Amino acid sequence: FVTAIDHVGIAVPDLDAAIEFHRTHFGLEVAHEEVNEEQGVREAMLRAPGTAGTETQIQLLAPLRDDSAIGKFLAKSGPGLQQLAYRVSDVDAAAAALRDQGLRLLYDAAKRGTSNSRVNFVHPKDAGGVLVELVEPAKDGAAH
Ligand code: V0V
Repeated sequence: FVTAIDHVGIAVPDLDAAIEFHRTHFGLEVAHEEVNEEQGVREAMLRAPGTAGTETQIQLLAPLRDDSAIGKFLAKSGPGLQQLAYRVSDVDAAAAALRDQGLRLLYDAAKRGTSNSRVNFVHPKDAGGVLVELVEPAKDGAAH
């Protein structure tokens, strides 16, 4: 049910500084920026130039609060890779299938992700130490 590698997420203490770092050293461009209050993040989606619509994105995640998922991750592990996100066509079906296989999903019901996508996560302890996100893009294509 995975249709693409949607994005890789990096926890950063300062979003603007991280955007500038990726622009200066790797030439990446900002495709999207938003604040997600529920997740406690200010985030940016970056891509390589000329790849719009087909790319795997880099998601820079900065905490809004110390007690958010990213705030806790930074305190414990420091800046670095925080998540791997697979794109799926139906996040509820994907979560149900993985639950049936004995994996723990973090949410009973999908939550709102970037650009009105619907998301859920597999617990990192059930996925080889990787926080795996499942992303169902918004139907209007706004997620890209
Ligand atoms: C924690 N652990 C991780 C981890 N976070 N391992 C790999 N990758 C990570 N990102 C380890 C941690 O070191 C512990 O290992 C163990 O998992 C359990 O940790 P915990 O202390 O019990 O739990 P917390 O409080 O650290 O929470 C971890 C979880 C939390 C994964 C439950 O981060 C969470 O709810 N994440 C989902 C939401 C999220 O990440 N939101 C921010 C991105 P030891 O020490 O016991 O061995 S928002 C987003 O992605 C959006 C909006 C989007 O893409 O659309």
